Amino acid sequence: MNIEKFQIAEFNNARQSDHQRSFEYTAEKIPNLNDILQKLQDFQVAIPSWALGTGGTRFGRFSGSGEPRNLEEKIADIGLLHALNKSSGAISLHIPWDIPENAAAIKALAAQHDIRFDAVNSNTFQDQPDQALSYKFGSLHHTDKAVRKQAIEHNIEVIRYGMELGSESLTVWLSDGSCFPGQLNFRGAFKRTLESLQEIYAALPDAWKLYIEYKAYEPNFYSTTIGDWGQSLLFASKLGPKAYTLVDLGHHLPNANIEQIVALLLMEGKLAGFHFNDSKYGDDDLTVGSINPYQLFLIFNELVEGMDARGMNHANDLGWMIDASHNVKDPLEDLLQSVEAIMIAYAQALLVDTKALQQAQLNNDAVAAQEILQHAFRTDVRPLVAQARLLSGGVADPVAFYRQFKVREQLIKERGLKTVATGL
Ligand code: LRH
Ligand code: MN
Ligand code: MN
Repeated sequence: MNIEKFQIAEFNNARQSDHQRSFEYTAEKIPNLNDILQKLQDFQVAIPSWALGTGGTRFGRFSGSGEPRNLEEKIADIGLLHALNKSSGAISLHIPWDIPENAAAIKALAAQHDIRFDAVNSNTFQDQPDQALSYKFGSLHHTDKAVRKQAIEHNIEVIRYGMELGSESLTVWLSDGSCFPGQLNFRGAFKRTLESLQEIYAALPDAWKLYIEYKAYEPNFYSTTIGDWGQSLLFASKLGPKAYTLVDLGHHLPNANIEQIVALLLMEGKLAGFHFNDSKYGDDDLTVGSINPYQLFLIFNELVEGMDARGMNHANDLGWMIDASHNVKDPLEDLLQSVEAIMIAYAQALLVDTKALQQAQLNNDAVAAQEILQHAFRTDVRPLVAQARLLSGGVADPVAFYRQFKVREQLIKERGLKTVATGL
């Protein structure tokens, strides 16, 4: 389905005076308003190809309706999101869940929707039907050289797909680890993983980056070979300047201070970017900002301050991706909410009075520091985010538009009631 310009205009016009009033109220207190609006317009968050269908858990999958049946329909779905919010102009592909069989046609289709290809993701955590050797006991760290070779070759194949599409980074997440004490020699596993990653690194084209994602546990429950940012950073440092640490918000042990991790990785020039999601217990992959929006804001506060200190471009110098899954929500509505939560946290962070905060820190004034941060966090920046979206040609309220124009109902008419998208 297509979203027509006149539908957007009609929808926005009906809300214009309400929006204008709240925008002016917020805007008059912001000195660098135009700079903030431009930054919000420039900021794009990649949508993962695996999150466009209803996900599941190991206990079951309850597929939705009108889900995309192939990569072309997934790109069309992201096109819908981007038409509404103008902040979803990128896709992150997971291979082999979504293989671009005809790269030129896929690339042209994405370009029609103003979508570029962000990081490509390899998958050596599942066995595929036609696969010669099993990843049951790991992939890049496997004790059997032949399994390692198969996993290395898969990663190189993923790089090749990415090159055809214009991606410039490969994300490697390994489920490699052990479930029981004694099962694995930790140093041996680390060394074998490093050797394997070195071969993948050597296959990276010049402009490419290697994103090394860590995760504390699951599916392995005793040790994970890349279990935390220390291990990831160790690999990234040993590999070289094209290797970075990717932070998936759900991959930490409870209560980890993620903003501190982010600040230090950024300082070291080793932060790859993010897989955004939210969680209460573990790798819950819930809608971004649905559980702990303050943490998200604190992360963005470190990002804005740290990137500005290093003279980095907010929109382009890190990888911004969502990694979520939806058991009870319409995936497109969920993704609209996730992108909105990211934009809100970013806008709030842009409002922080950095100079005043630095002064409070120098004075050891914890009260003033909290006031400064929470003043920004408690500012209702939704009119700013909406204004940036309107300036880019999007809609005032994406979820309301989606419901009013019955987007899912249209997709069901086109695709059918029983559809299962590839993914988690
Ligand atoms: C692992 C993970 C990783 C995978 C994705 C599907 O938990 O976060 O990024 O590629 O989920
Ligand atoms: Mn992830
Ligand atoms: Mn995860």
